[in-house]
Amino acid sequence: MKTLLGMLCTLVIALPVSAQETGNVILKYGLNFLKTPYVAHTLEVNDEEKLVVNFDEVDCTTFVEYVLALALSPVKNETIDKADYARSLQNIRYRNGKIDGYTSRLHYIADWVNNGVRHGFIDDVAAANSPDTLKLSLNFMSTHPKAYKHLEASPENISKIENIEKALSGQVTHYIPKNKLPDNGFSWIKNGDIIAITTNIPGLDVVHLGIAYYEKGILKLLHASSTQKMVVITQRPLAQMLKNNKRFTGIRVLRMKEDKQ
Ligand code: 2YP
Repeated sequence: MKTLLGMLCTLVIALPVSAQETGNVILKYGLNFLKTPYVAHTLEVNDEEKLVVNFDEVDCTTFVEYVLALALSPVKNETIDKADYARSLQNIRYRNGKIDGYTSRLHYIADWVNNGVRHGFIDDVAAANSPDTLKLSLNFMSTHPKAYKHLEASPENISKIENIEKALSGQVTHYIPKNKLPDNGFSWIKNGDIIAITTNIPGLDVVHLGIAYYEKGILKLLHASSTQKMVVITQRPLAQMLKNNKRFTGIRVLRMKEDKQ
């Protein structure tokens, strides 16, 4: 994977033909991350919260964030200025784009989506197209502090996260139950849409993120895979991937706002 500098200075990248055909900016950048190693916890490397940009090691969330930030950044003379990129990424990853400690990072995808909708760069397309709903009931982080380096060490952070969980819980979100998603997707799910896989794990809303990718009419997922340890396109349809995991309940579908491209 090109270093960030390489990526940001030379945006004219030889892409797989299909990406150019799709003409979707999210897919264009996303496909360029194929084979990038999957590494967890790359945002936990600092004691004090600050912006981390690491194109060489991604998890499902940082992969989607890095791609979305590229797509949202202004392009001048076929390059993206690094300061513009950092601004875009900070707006995506932190509540109202402000870094103010660990809990200002948007840890729950529901919070991440609300922030993007509020600031006008994300559309919740499932909300506009699917009548099925899920009511949020979040407490996973506050009840598993040992899984989070910056919670385990800080009762203050745990209580801040509890308040965030309480504020989000009760919100109704729209999704597609997995038994309603056909292998060929829906006409309203487009290449480059952001797919959030919902879960029945108690206290959690979403368990994985990826990007919608149609191959010969079949809806697949371009994602940072923790099992294959790199960014891949699923061999099987997304619908099958959902059926094969009892912890998956369905998908939320989000899209970068058109006028932001
Ligand atoms: C997020 O987890 C973390 C953020 O703290 C972190 O665990 C939670 C609730 N949030 O900043 C961010 C980036 O590392 O990851 C993600 C995790 O998916 C992992 C990364 C993956 O599948 O690769 C997001 O929350 C997206 O789905 C869930 C999932 N977390 C858990 O399953 C506990």
